Amino acid sequence: MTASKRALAGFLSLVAAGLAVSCSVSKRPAPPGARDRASLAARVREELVFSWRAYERYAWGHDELKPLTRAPRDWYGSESLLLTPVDSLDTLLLMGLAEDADKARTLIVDQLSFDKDVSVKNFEITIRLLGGLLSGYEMTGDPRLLRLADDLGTRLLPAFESPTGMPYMFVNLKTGRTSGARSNPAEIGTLVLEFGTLARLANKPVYFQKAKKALVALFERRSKIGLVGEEIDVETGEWTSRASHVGGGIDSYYEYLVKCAALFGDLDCGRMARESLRALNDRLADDSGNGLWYGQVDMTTGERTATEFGALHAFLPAVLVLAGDLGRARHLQESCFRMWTLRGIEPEVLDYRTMQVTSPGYPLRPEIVESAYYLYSSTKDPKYLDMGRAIFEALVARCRTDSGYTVLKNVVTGEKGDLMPSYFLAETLKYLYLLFAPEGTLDLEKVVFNTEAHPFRRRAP
Ligand code: DMJ
Repeated sequence: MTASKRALAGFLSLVAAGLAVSCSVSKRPAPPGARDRASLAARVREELVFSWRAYERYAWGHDELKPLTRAPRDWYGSESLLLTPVDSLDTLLLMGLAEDADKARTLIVDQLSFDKDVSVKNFEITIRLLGGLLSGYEMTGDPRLLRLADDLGTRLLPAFESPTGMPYMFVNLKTGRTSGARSNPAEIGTLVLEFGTLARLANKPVYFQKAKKALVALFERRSKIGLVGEEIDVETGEWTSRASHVGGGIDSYYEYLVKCAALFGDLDCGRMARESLRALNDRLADDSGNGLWYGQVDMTTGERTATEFGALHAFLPAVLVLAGDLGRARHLQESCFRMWTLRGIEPEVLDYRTMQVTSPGYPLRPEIVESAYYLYSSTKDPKYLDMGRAIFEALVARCRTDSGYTVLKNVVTGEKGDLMPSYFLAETLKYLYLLFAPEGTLDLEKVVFNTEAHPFRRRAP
């Protein structure tokens, strides 16, 4: 057994190969639904292979694939950062696609360089690349992946050099020059899992210290009623938008408070998470007759300012499960699924009071599947399998093209856009696969997923 195979075998109790899916069915009498689950897991795996082949054929070596034009897309001019291969590596490994994973890993270690004069978004590069390199390292034991992660981490660190310790939005990978003082809670508060894991693996505590300091600095600027707004100036520490909600720009800040406690056993994060979730439940939760939703209020007064909820908000049931609040998690997931079924696929944003779509796109987002996966893992209620199946069938029917999957511009008309975001392979297909895969494929007691679905091993504090 090679070192990388040993590392993978040691990663969780992993029986993830697609073959294991069918073997496990033939050996013992199938519990209700097991046969269906096995075939769904195999189908999801086939769709991952189909998507990966399309990337290989039309966009190999680039960041992402544009499936309609069969062309590559790079985020920063002609400089590729291999977003899709890095984001997909652990999905390929989890699904037992060893040859494809090896090929992706070879591309990454041979070609990925961060010595580029480009100003990158700290948050996106952290969750996708740093996250993918770290989980890839933990699953393969390949030290070259850790070296790349450490190099990237060093280049991202200048982002934290603001007067408040909260990071700037952009940092130049070559020069360390920062820009973007107006940031938001998600981009400030969704770094601690990756930087904390890198700190442990590279034995450099500074990574964790910087990211945690930023998280605490943000939390300390919450309002008297315990809420954060949508935009803050990292130089002055002043809020520039007081809109408080759990959607884009704020969402994963809450996720990381809870997960920081789970991954590192960090007591400060646990306390901040409990206080923050209490404020969300007191002020944002809206249970006024149309199901449970989390709307928008003014962070200072608590006055309700909008009744909007969307595809990104659908991460919250998963976080509520992790926080031990199964009741609200179940209730909210019902609402999320209503949002999904309204037009046969979920819109980016909906007014939950009128049930009118206010932003009609669907960029292949994973959050609703992620929540179904957490809920199924903790309740074993088959209704979440049924939700997953409906979501998967809708994806196949409406987002599949001849060359990979693509975003929808409009869920009402069905008009397609031209992009397969890297998180579709990192998250959407991974969570669908895990939802249907045999028990024990991945042990949620042993890992914590970052917000891009890269699993990090839990370790004692
Ligand atoms: C992903 O990059 C991450 O899940 C992030 O937290 C939110 N946006 C996308 C998926 O929707």
